[in-house]
Amino acid sequence: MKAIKLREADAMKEKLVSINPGNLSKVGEVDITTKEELAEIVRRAKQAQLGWEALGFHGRRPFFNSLAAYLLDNWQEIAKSISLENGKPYLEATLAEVYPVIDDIKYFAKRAQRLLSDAKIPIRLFKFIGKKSYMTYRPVGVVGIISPWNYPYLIPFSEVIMAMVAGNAVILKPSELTPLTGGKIQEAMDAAGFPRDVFSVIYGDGRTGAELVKAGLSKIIFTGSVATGKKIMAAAAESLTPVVLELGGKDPMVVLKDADLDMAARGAVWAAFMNSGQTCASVERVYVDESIRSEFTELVVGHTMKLRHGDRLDDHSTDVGAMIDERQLAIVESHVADAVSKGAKVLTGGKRPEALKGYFYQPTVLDTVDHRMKIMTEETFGPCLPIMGFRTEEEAVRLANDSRYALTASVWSKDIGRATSIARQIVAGTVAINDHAMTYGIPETPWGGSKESGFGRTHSTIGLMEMVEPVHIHVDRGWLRRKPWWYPYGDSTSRFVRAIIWLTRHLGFLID
Ligand code: TXE
Repeated sequence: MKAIKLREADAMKEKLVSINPGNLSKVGEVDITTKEELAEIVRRAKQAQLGWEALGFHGRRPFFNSLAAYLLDNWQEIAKSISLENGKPYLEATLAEVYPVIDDIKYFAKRAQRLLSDAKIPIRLFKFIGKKSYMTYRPVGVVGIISPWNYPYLIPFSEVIMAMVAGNAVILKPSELTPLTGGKIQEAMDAAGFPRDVFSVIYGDGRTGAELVKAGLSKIIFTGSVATGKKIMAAAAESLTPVVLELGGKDPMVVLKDADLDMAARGAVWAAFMNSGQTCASVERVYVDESIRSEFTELVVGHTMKLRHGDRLDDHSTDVGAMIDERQLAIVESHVADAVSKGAKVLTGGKRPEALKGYFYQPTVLDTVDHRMKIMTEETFGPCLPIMGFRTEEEAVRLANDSRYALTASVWSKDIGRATSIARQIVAGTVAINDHAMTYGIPETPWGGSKESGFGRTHSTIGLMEMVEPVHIHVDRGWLRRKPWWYPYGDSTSRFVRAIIWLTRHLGFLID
């Protein structure tokens, strides 16, 4: 089978055709943004940003209130359209796409002013000579957001909100596989009455994304593959455009022997198979204490076999929907084949369901796996749950950290202290205890990773800080009209130097 999403040229304009991955029917199409149109959009965004910034938090807040109201009125229709284009069940589109956006709007619109308010910097003894320092935060300008297809509404929209509450204009390029969902974001912003040109969506594939990176924006926020992240960073280096990169993961789940096994098994099944496993923070590998491995595995297989897999996305009777396209499906098949060829056992699933027409792969549980296999080392990004045993907690930590990715992880135990001590040893941006992946839905908490999972953060105060330029303002009230470190250098400078060295040695002079 060949990927169906492709550029179709008509006489006037190149188009992106959007396909429903559940039944391969056409959902719609959009015009690809040309270079000339992009240049004009950037020019207008830079102009519009000035007025948007000048409104201040107070002036911007009503637009976000209208946006939240629009989403609360239209969430069902929006979720339905997301599931049609992306293949995820409707309920997942409400829970993991539309609702968290509403929560992000409410949270950031209300708190951003406080989170980004001027902050005094204590400067110890310098204050006694009439000085003070504080931080102030300015929007960076125009932010470019390049987003993937797996959470085509939530990922870009949450970043749009953070950028725009801070006073930036935004140009969004959604994935070429989910352009209509990008259009839904534009629709919501227009309905909420945001000023013209402070937010724009551009359409196209990687070539359009590459144009955006070169377009002279103030910052690029990218979510997608490692390979593309590296290209974006290299291209952005040309103009020293700062980037935030969220590049996926190979998340480990560590199950200790005192864990609530049924809870851990249900958690593993949800976190591995939601969105058909196409989540950067999916559980991609499980390490379980050898003494409970067979009991845990049996529970996981049992819960997996009860999942309803299918394309009835809108009637609440499907747990696991379609994958995005043929290319993604082929990656999953190749990882499973590689694992099986090296000795892995497929306990359930392991193939495409014959009865379904779209891009489906059965929820799959494997054991007898190890780190020679791609399924334990490369991002599978599909509905696979490989389970491996460990004998000591040191071994569990070593296995969890044996990865080029470090996005999120989880540790499962009834002993929170013990789980926490393991969590502190795992290299990841987030380590959850007794849950997995869902913290993307908590706006107060930061999201992002290290190693090949990228760098920088979105969400939380740290994520908001990515959207601003921190400016340090320093005030001298003029109490000392001639500073002892100024010219001319001479005996008085020398006495000053000796005095501060003596005071620091004997009295801890500069320490408050
Ligand atoms: O991502 P790409 P793809 C992983 C997952 C998946 C793999 C490939 O493992 O199998 O990435 O997915 C735009 N300059 N994740 O190919 O290509 C592109 O148009 C600027 C993890 O779909 O990285 C799209 O909008 N932009 C992940 C976006 O980048 C460019 C989510 C992502 O596309 C560009 C998705 C360029 N040179 C996939 N080339 C996560 N972190 O959650 C492409 N784009």
